[in-house]
Amino acid sequence: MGYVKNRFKEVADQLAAEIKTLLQEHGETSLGEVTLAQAYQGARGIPALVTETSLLDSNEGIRFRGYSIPELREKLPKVDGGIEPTPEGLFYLLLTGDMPTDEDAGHISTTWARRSHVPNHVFEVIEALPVTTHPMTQFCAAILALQTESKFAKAYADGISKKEYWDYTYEDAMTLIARLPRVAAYIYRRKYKDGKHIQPDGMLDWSANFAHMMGFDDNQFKELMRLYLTIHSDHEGGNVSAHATHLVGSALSDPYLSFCAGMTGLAGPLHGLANQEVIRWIEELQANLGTQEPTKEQIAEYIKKTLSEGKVVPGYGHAVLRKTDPRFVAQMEFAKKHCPDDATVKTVWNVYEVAPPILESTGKIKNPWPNVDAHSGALLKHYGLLEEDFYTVLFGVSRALGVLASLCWDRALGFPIERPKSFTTEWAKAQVAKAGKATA
Ligand code: HAX
Repeated sequence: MGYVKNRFKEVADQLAAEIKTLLQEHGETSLGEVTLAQAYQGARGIPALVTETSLLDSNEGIRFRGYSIPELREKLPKVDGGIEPTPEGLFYLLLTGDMPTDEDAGHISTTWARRSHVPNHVFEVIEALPVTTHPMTQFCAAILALQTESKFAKAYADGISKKEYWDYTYEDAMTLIARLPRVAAYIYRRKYKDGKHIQPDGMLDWSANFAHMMGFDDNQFKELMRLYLTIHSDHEGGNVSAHATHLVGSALSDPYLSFCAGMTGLAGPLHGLANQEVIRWIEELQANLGTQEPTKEQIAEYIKKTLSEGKVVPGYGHAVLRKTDPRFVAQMEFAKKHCPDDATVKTVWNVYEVAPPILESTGKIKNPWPNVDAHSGALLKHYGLLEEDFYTVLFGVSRALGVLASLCWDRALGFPIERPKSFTTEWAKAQVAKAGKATA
């Protein structure tokens, strides 16, 4: 066993023992009641999922294993000459809970590079789709095609013991993550660059190699990719992509099938596809007004128009967050350093000044602040990655780190199949009537 896998098993066994004691001694402790409103309105705030990799505070934002985004940018290993964290280091942190050394991150990087070969039939599956197919659909099809490689599925069919599930899940997670950049870059070059593909460079780290295979060899863009792929990775367990991966995985569907479920959820415009929608909305705003840098007054009018048409302002709002997303701030800091004069970047910052009070004034939007998707498109455009319908694929490659690390934990902790109780409105009315009688 590799030493990262050994370390994971060690911490997982320790936590599994702690959970066993916790449940034996306090299993009946109530975590709060569930209201009718919560059940009907997207299960907001119901603490019913366990996710070890990260925790979201509605005011402070995400913490990965206790570390905030600014702390991660400071403490995670960097490549030589780089200042942004590497996703390899972040994955080690998510998986083990330990802050990695350079050597740990380097070990993950080498492992992924070694496992990155994508079998030919996966490219054939992609090629079978019309080139006009949305990149997220191509991405999901490719993930399903990769499933032929699942060690978990083979081992399960061979009849392994429950105690071994985590091992094959880990192996599949590592291989799948290793292969995603090649698959994603292939989709990119196929759709937008006349199918002129670029071979991987095994000497580069995961993010830089991804950038290289897409056709971007600029060092600043590679730094942006390291930051981007780190900060989009995880957002605790209740968001659609994380929850879908966990849910499907709970049926012991292998990591490929489970991750694909997460990605079909990420492809929704209220979740990951919002990154595509944001930049479209900004470009429409610029086109409608005939200027790259509309004034704040013009932006305000455009926001009001969007709302009056019954549409959402993409990139704003969140089901849990109630302040500016620190992932937005990290991208803003990157832009302030590298491209403060870019017209679209400046427009993103002007929207940030203008939108919150307008959204707040509707009286119904609970979070008028920007989320992670509000900034990413402007940065990608700046570096020449112009095709916005590809943006959610970038998000998906990153999200693999969080949801697959969590899937390893699910299997290591032996979590059962997920099956909450549903009810009919008739049943709900009966409960209300019963509660009414009790208080009358
Ligand atoms: N623009 C216009 N209306 C908005 C809004 C926005 N940005 N955010 C919320 N609202 C509306 C909701 O549609 C809802 O309206 P109705 O009562 O008419 O249905 C009302 O305000 C209350 O919603 P909420 O409780 O504040 O928000 P929800 O928890 O229901 O939804 C969303 C959270 C993120 C889906 C929502 O804020 C939204 O649609 N935002 C725009 C899309 C977006 O940026 N999505 C990405 C979110 C982050 C993410 O997952 N990234 O991957």
